[in-house]
Amino acid sequence: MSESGPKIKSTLGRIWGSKSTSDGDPGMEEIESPARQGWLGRLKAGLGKTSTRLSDGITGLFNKSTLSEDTLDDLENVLIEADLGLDTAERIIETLGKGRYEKGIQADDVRAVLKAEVERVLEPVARALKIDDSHKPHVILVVGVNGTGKTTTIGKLAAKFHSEGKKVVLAAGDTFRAAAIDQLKIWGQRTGSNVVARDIGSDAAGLVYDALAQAQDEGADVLLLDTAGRLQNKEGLMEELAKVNRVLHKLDPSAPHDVLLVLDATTGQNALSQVDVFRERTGVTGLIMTKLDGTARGGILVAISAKHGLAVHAIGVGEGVDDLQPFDAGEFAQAIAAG
Ligand SMILES: Nc1nc2c(ncn2[C@@H]2O[C@H](COP(=O)(O)OP(=O)(O)OP(=O)(O)O)[C@@H](O)[C@H]2O)c(=O)[nH]1
Ligand SMILES: [Mg+2]
Repeated sequence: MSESGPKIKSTLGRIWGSKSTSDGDPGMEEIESPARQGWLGRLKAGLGKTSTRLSDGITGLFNKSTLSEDTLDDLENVLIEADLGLDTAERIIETLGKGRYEKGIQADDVRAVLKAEVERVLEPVARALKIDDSHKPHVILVVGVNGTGKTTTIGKLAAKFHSEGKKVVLAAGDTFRAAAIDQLKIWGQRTGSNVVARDIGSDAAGLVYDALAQAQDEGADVLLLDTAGRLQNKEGLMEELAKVNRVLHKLDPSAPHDVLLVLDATTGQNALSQVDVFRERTGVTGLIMTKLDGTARGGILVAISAKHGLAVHAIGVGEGVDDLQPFDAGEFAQAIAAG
């Protein structure tokens, strides 16, 4: 535990920046460190499937220099198949159809319009997760369907906050699976965070109540609440999350201060319906998309952002402790539109 502290600090401090996040600054630094190049490479590789499909589609359509209605229709299909969403696809087609390209159009022109439009959608949602120091603790509820990366993301966030000198408490609110409790305890050891856990099968809302009471007693800065991704059924899960929210209100009427929905980038369109459901039932305040290093279908983040405008705080580009990165609209757009 103690030997992992300084290592975490040196890596995360460099990537995220150590400045306060309560000043409206997105807290992202433009540093071309080896670590940064590493994760950018993983992001590009992860989005490779999406961008190759898009790029091949664009190259195939625009190898001749005329811009016909049919070509634009075909391009619209290529964009929709990349999960970018109807609105964004239509806007790209509209821009291309506006006649700026009477003299002919190249695939690179189309890629530039694609990048600009994706960036335009993502820029306003790229917002860092801010810890409000007036909350003791700032309570972050982490939700999402099973296997999206909730517990891992909590571990990564705990490491980040720890590296900023914050006192962090983790609550093992996924009382459904024994392995989930152990997994969180390991992250607690790795990141120097206290973990509040109960036996498997315990009432999650009761555990959350205890965790907030303990975090308040300890004067903790941040309380990260892990939750189950799957119960007997979806309705049961949503009811449990509503109960967790009610219990938090009892001890701190302003809690939770953030409700983070964790989405798995490999699931494509399904992520959109997850946002619909969780937003309606648990009051999601921000998103984290994980597994953008895998065979991601990252286009869906554009469709989600165009529809919901929810903050995208960070992205996961690996399983390791420093594989959580601030979300950068320009880099993401570049990775999607790259030829
Ligand atoms: N490649 C990659 N794997 C990730 C990332 N984030 C999480 N994972 C992996 O995804 C798997 C599931 O992660 P968990 O953190 O256990 O997911 P969870 O949402 O807590 O799952 P449940 O507790 O079952 O609901 C683990 O094997 C993680 O290591 C990521 O950004 N990239
Ligand atoms: Mg979990």
